[in-house]
Amino acid sequence: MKKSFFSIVLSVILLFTLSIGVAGASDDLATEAPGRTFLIDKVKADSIEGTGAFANEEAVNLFDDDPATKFCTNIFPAVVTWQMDKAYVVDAVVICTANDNASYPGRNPETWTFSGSNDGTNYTVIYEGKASDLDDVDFTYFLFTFNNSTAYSHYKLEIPGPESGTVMQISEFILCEKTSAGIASEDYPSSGQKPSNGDIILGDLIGNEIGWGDNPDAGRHAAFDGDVTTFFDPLGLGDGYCGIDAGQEYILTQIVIHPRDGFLDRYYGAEIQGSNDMENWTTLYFADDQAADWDWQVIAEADIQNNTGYRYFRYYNEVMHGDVAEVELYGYPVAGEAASAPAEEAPSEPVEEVPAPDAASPATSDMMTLAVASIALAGALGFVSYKKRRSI
Ligand SMILES: [Ca+2]
Ligand SMILES: [Ca+2]
Repeated sequence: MKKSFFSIVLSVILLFTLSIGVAGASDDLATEAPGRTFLIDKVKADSIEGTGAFANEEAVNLFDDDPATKFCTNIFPAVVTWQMDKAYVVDAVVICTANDNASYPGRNPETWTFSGSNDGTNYTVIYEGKASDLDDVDFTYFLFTFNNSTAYSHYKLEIPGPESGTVMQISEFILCEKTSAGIASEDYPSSGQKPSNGDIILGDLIGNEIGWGDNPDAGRHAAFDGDVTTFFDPLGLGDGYCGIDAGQEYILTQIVIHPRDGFLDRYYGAEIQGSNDMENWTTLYFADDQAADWDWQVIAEADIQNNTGYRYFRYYNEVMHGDVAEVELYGYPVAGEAASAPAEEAPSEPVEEVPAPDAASPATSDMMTLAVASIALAGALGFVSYKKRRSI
């Protein structure tokens, strides 16, 4: 009984994990990658170089914004390099299948590697695509998101071969520029609870851009706008988070959280988690009770666990629906540690690692959301009781 229960929970976690990076597919570019800035017209046409291809099916066809034209070759590895009009930070690419992938299954890339460079010679791998990233369907866009904050002016796509057979083809390879996601409000932070050691941590926002019920006002920015009446509202229980990419590793010296008005009970289970890869998250603070009042909840450095230095921080809740009005994190960079004397490290406890939910995944249907939320609720309760057992 217990085993099958946990296998359901594991299946849900696996489902979330598998969905990271690939967010479905669509026959429309804007639908597949909503809100993205496409760099199609920033490719320098005369810079495109590619492995030999079938007549009129050269690599240049990857950058013409036309799914009807394709790069199709039987020479491997297939390598395409190109230059942009300037350096861009790219944090997603969209690949489109071609006109007859359904008729000729196996023509998608076996795997693929996307790299960036600023001299056209020394390339850094940005993303490695897996086998079966694309389906055997025609004219379909597939979005791949990743974590990159380095601007590159030159790019390279390498494909070792087709999934099967001897011919590989794709019709479009579209770079998406990382858009500015910094904290926009001059009113942030607004608690007035600055600690004696450490400053407010700023950075790019991470997590869900849009809140529950497709509400654009309840996205991640609402927890970092200095306004206690606006709030972040996740898509469901444990489904989505809001946080900060601090740009470098920080030690926290204080956490300040303001609950949403009328939902003090939802403070129970509030977690501040840290990560250095946005995949494995370590819990630094866990609220084991609801908020006593609609006011700033101030967590001192002594109550922050596993405080070893993280670049990414998020507010997350797996116990209650995790609305939150404001989140403020204070600390100092690990690189400048001399500025402050960190407390003696407590004996290390087992670190809970939680897979990241897919912030970019499209909203599921109401029924599906309900079903996943129900299972996640059961999973969260199981998770908490499991944690309590372990700590006794
Ligand atoms: Ca094309
Ligand atoms: Ca707010």
